[in-house]
Amino acid sequence: MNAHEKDPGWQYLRLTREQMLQETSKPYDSKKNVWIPDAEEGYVAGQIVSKKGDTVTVTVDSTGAEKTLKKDLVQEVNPPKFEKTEDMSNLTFLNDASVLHNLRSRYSAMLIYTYSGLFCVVINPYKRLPIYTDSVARMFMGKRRNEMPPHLFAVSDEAYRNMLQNRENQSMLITGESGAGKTENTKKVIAYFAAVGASQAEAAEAAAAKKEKKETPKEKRVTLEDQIVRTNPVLEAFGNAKTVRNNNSSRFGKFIRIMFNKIGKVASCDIDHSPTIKKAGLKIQNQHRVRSGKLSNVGPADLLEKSRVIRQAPGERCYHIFYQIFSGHRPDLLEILKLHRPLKDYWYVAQAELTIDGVDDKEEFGMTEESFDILLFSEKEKMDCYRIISSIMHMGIMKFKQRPREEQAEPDEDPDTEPARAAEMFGVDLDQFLNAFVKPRVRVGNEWVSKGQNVDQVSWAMGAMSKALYARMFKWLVYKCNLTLDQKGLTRDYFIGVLDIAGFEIFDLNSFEQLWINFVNEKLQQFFNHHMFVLEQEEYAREGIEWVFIDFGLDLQACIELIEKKPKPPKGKQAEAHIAMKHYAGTVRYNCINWLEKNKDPLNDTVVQVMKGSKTNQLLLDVWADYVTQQEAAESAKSGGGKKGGKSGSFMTVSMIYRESLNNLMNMLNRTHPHFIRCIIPNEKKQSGLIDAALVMNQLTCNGVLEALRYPCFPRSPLERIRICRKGFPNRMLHPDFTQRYAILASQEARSSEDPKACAEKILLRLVKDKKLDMENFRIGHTKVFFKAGIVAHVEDLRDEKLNAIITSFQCRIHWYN
Ligand code: AD9
Ligand code: MG
Repeated sequence: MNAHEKDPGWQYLRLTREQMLQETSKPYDSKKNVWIPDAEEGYVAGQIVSKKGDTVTVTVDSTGAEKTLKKDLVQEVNPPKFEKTEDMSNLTFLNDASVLHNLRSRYSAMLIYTYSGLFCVVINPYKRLPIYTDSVARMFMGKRRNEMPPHLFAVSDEAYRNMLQNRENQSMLITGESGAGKTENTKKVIAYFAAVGASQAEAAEAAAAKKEKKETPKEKRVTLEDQIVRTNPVLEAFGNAKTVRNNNSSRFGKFIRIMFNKIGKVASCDIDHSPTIKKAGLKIQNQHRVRSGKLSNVGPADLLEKSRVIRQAPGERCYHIFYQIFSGHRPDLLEILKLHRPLKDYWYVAQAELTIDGVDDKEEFGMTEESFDILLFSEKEKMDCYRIISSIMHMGIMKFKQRPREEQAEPDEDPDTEPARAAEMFGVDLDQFLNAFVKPRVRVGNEWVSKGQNVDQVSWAMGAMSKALYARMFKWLVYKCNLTLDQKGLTRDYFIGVLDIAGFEIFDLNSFEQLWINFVNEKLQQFFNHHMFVLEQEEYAREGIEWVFIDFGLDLQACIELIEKKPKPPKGKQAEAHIAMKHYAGTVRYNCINWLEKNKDPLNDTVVQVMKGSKTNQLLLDVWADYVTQQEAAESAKSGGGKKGGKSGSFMTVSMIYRESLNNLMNMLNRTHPHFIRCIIPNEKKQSGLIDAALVMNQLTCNGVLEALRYPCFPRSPLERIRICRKGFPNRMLHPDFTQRYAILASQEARSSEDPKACAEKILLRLVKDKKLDMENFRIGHTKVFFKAGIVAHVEDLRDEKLNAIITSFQCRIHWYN
């Protein structure tokens, strides 16, 4: 047993030799063994008993039942040496059944990571596996991908080494449906980079200390690496929530860039950095003008789902932080925040679930608080956050009634209760606060008039204000984390960006929020397709391989353009679906009620003005700092200043913000070398070990795993798929690697030159001459050898045969000597 095998995590990474032997010695007959379709299992194994015309009769292995079906419906079974293979692109038969079988049988042994050629697939294990420990991380540091079992850390390490060797920025794109495991994997990637960067730092420190003959400093201090890792609990507390698909669903996107210096030491980090919008006078949120640049970056965090702050569907919760505050972790908190009622009374956050099975809000709040401290949030800043949270809860249950025969709302409760509590949390005057809601001041020409509001209008404004406040507070949290992470000392030479977005989702009722979440996913899928199918073919050209460029035609641009340029919401009823859109991952039926309002997202300007006068809540002043109210604009105009507020001038709607944010992101990604991790949700019951075949197959098809395997074409018809698949060269190896591994097949040729390309070419030609390989099955590029699907496995067979022959002759010789 080697050192790796002793690690408790190893059994979840690679089979033991005995297990491998057992798998590979299963009986196999390539003429008889087949996969046949099955409604439940996707595909089941069987044996051909007879063939007649275009039908075959098969006995199903598990039941012994006989089935006759069309020949086209059965799929070939791979030889047992490929059982639980670590890289599916080596399979001799790259059919759907074999891919599903391989992933399923690996998953049943809790081997959750599998390579699929250029990218890595991971199936959510729904249980904690000891494969992300420090000792496992150390195993992967500095190792090449083919030296170790498939793992996220192997992909991460490859990105890190690429960055240093090729001096180029990298990105880790972790995609998949809601609940598939993107956020969990993102956390592990970040922790890995922090650990790798830190070990590099330790090594540098130790070397410096040795030079000066000093002891290496031992005291435990908060490092940048710790702070990077701790951004997550804070952002999750405020940006994640329970949905029906995922107990910890991210309701925002984030792009974390870890910056390194030339020797690979972590130099700094930022979240969601995108170029600051500097265009003077451009308003970025809620039609508000940007005043200072500090909160004005537009990035994936702008996509926070605001509607959840005041509405939750059955089975769901609002953002975790609301429930954490009530958890009792800080017993004094509810008194300070004047939250005197039981949680279930606070309507905005208590429409559905209040707790989550298996989640301890008290413990989680401890983590949030600790992370706040590590990230250098002051006690005042934390409390100001909680005060805003509390005031949102108070606002949600403030009562108003209509004056008889008037379209005018007025408070319907003792103002000393909820309204007073909200006003106190905001640090504003109670009367001004209430008046701003019921009689906001608007400018008509040069006059200011009070505009009476009815109960519905007040309640609408209250909701809009709560959502805007929360979203602005979230943006401030990101800004504040960035301030702490922004290290000045070290030079930043390169970065590795890690992207974690809200996954593709289809609910019973899908609205504006789902459209944007699904749109982001569509864009990323397009990026993946482009990378896998277009750029790959460009590599053929770079390598000087003769190749007719295939336009795979089925790209996602049509859907992207439709969303970017056209959908106009049709009118209809609340519960109806008004438009259906064919996304890459499925057809979603959207309900378009309130889309125009959601897009414009108007706010009660007078309430903002009141909040801007807060006497006690500094955070409230900060979050509104870039909002120019009409009153401020008028005052500025009077004094000759240039501020424009309210509804005049250019403004950005919510969809414009989304587009801007996405374009920034795509521009950034286009300047990196991407690494793809495709996360798969195994079932919809959140159950470990259970594979829902249809669900998994659908994801493999939609996210391009199957197509990328068959590379390089999307299917237009099965025949064409096969034809083009046969044409492509999905596997490749650098000349020196090829020569080293296969020298055993032609030792003289392998030693014939100093130039690895010449050696590789000679080895291959030898195999052709010996009729062991066909010229059509490989190409020799400038730096790599390219193979058609299944050919590497064939060459591997040749190598195995040769090795066996050597071992046998060696044993014979020993026997003879004895
Ligand atoms: V969403 O689009 O944000 O709704 P994600 O991010 O894809 O979604 P997430 O990472 O939150 O999914 O995973 C969902 C749940 O699956 C987690 O809360 C864990 O309970 C579980 N999970 C996912 N991956 C792992 C893992 N590698 N190990 C253990 C995991 N549990
Ligand atoms: Mg997530």
